[in-house]
Amino acid sequence: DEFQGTTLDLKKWAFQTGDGCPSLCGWGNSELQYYTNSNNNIKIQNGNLIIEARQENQGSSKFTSGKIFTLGKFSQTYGRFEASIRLPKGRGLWPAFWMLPDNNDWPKTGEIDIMENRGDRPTITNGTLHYGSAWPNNQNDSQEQDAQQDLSNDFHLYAVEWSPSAIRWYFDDVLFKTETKNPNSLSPTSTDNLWPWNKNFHILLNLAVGGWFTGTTNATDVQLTKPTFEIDYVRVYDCSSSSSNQIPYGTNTINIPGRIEAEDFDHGCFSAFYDSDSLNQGHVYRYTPVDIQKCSDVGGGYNLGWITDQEWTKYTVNAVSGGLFDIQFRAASQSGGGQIRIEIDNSDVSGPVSIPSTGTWQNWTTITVKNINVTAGNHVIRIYIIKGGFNWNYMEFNSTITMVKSNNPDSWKPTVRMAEEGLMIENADKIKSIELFDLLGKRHIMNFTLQGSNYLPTNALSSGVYIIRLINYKDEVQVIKFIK
Ligand SMILES: [Ca+2]
Ligand SMILES: [Ca+2]
Ligand SMILES: [Ca+2]
Repeated sequence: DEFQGTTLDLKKWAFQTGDGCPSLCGWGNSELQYYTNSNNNIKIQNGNLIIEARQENQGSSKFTSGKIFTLGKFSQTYGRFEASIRLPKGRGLWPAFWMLPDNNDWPKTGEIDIMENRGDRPTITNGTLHYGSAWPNNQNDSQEQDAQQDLSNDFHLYAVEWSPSAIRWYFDDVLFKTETKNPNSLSPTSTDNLWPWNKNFHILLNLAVGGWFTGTTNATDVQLTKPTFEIDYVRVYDCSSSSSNQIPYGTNTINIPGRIEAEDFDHGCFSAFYDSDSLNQGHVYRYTPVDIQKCSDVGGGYNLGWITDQEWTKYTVNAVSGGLFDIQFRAASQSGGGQIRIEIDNSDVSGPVSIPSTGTWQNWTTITVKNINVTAGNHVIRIYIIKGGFNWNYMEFNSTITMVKSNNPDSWKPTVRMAEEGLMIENADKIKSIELFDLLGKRHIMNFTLQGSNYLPTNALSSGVYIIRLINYKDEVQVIKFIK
């Protein structure tokens, strides 16, 4: 939720109201606030969600505030959960961005606190797991993160990445806490309900006033220095087996000829990519298991990294025109040894392509794979990693056949592709003659009285630029440039 518009989107969120009474007065923590659904406590303003604590009587409470959650509207097992937040400030304030299971039997079913803060400690946030046996034998494992700056001044990114085997906490994309299932890293350990984080959890956002966590349970001690908890967005990234539909990434079609960015692989876990571990090791750009980092090649952007054997990514592309293309693959490798193959629509078009050493992980080189046939229309390209150990930034499809001159381009449109015997030129009507020259004007091949389909024995030619002249039975001439 980007919190655009003027009101909270009730298709995504519900209000939780009251003071917890009668079953759980003070929400089990001696909290002092009464949660309302009033616009005074919860509103959308300038693209942000604002939860505001106010000193006003409601019921027997001395403060009002807000709490929203996604129970029954959105929940997920595993993935990345992040929010951009500017914290409130003041003694007794307790903002939280956290998660509970849909079938909640706290604490046995677990709790994930992505971010909590004490308003009298504006530089420190906590990441915490709650678990264990029924109260009072419940446990929690918490880690403080000191940002060494006042977190009520600016927006910062608070995130967890949750996989079947681990939960990791990030502050501005810097890892500060890791918990693992096997071996079980929880401290204190629990003998019951060892790792309950394997089911659907929903998201909660609230601003409590007072309570045990804040060290303040008297209304007179509370200071509403900056009483607003501001959330710019909450984003959730999914990579479970249930989201397996392969669709293009982004809204712009990737065209051939043109550049395909490595990091713009298709959406759709398991059908659009395979990565050897479940997290994005670089923690940037997009959150799938594929590993992405900032790139210092010309033009910047991002590259894929942490590439290991048998990983792969797929790209849905549109070839605006068919023909022959050189593929320029942009890679860097500290020690070489990498190898890929390029597949188009499930067939290997390149054979093994070796990635040389470039000395460092960000010293970039271009590897050219020559004269690959691509027919016009949509295709799925897969980059399959035979051997890892390199980074890659993009691949570029450049046409190796260019129409130079035609005295009637609309009347005949020969297609040129690479075949085993050499260049194949096909045309709807018969072609009268085909000649191939090098740039010095030397004629290497001359064929007369031809069919619609014609092979040119180009395999023996050395690399370079050639000119092909075609004449049809109307004596119309077409001149094509071919780069071998
Ligand atoms: Ca990964
Ligand atoms: Ca990887
Ligand atoms: Ca790139």
